[in-house]
Amino acid sequence: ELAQIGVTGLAVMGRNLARNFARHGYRVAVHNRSYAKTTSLIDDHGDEGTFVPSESMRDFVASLEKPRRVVIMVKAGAATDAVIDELLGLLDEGDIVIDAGNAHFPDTRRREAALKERGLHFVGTGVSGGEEGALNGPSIMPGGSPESYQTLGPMLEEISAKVNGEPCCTHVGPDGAGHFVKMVHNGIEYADMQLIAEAYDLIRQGTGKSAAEIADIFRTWNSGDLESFLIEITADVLGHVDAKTGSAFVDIVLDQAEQKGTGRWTVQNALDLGVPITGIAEATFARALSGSVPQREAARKVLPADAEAWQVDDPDAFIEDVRLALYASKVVAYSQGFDQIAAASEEFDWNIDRGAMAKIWRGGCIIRARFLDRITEAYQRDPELPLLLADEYFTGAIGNSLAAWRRVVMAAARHGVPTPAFSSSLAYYDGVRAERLPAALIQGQRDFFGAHTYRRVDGDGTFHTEWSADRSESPA
Ligand code: NBP
Repeated sequence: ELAQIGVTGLAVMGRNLARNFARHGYRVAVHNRSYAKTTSLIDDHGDEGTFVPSESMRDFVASLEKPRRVVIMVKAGAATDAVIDELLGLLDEGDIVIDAGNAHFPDTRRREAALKERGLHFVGTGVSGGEEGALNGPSIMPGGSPESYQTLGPMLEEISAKVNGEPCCTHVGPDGAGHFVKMVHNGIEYADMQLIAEAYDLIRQGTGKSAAEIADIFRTWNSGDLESFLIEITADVLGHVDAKTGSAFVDIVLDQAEQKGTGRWTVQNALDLGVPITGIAEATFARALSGSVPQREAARKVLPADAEAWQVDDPDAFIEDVRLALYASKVVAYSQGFDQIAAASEEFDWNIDRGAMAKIWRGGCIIRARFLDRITEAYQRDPELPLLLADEYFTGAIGNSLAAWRRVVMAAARHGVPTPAFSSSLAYYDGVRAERLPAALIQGQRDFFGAHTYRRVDGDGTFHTEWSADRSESPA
């Protein structure tokens, strides 16, 4: 009997995805460049369902029913192109190639166009949730043609995470839309992690509490509005003790954060689209700063803090302030991420339903959180909502947090604690709500040195002032 779906690339992610399909009763063809991974999958988990292993790509493709559905789960980049090239000579018109790796969305757009010319469907699919999610139900963000979703969608929905019985998988939009949304998801994940890290640092420095005590604080937070996977694992990480030294694990880890590049892609794209995603950008740069070893070495020796020593008077009140500031900053980061999705959707004609994105992120993925329900509801109230912060729920939530948020950012500045994400989120909030911005002055400067022109508040048209002559104004 032919297999219903195939997975090529059986490292941690592909292996678990294949097992997930098999556990749901699908006959799964499996293949990997080096055969050892295929045999080890069969040896270790062959009894979990029906696997059809092949050593060669040719046999793998021949073992699939038509139209074929082939999931590629290899290292993103050149490996994906190599696998696609190999598949091209073996597939028939109407077959569906699914790239479930972390591809950069411009690559997905290119691949989709190339495969379309050959009569093949190419579905760039975001998959979030890591190893564990791939096995037990990830959040799945498929792009590609609506026709491909008709046959593929139900299978993906079946293996995805479920929240209240609803699958964390939906057709995101054409070509690269799925990988784009996965990219922004990862960007938001960077911001969320940075904000949590700043909250931890503030509490540790402000109150002198131990990592274990702060773990308990995060555990308590996880039963409120902040309930999320990231808060939950933060409590676990902070509570963990290093077996070798008996110290808090967080104290023995080198403080240089690494990245695989999705945060950087998100920021690069936001610059191209002109969308201010300051939370994600600060989070990405904070990782870069942590890894700037020579600069940190040099700075540590010569740059004074000139800041007051710190011991908060009322630790409980301060901790509550930090919780509120974290929530407000988080809303800003998400609001910015959804703005970026809206801008790209417009640019590439993707027609992405932002409420549906919040919905499929509620389970399976790294940023899964109670709070995503509030985002879905906001876009249900107004699908064209220009700014998440402007939704009545979030306006109220931020209103309640505002005084605390300001106190926390002021305290951080006064005591020399770096809080790039907290501070920039507050600056964004004040910027976006401002009646007038000093951008008017920037326009004046631009017109002065470059005759770049400006518009007036009291009428239409574009103008230029003769700065180096009589300073008369004329229409441009
Ligand atoms: P890796 O990203 O470590 O890739 C290893 C796989 O790629 C192996 O199957 C390897 O085959 C195959 N491969 C390579 Br490398 N070069 C190849 C080539 N030229 N031709 C054919 N196959 C090649 O695996 P992973 O961690 O399971 O991740 C898979 C994908 O899922 C990636 O795109 C990743 O970004 C994405 N992703 C990962 C996570 C996560 O938590 N790890 C989460 C979400 C998405 P070999 O065995 O013969 O070397």
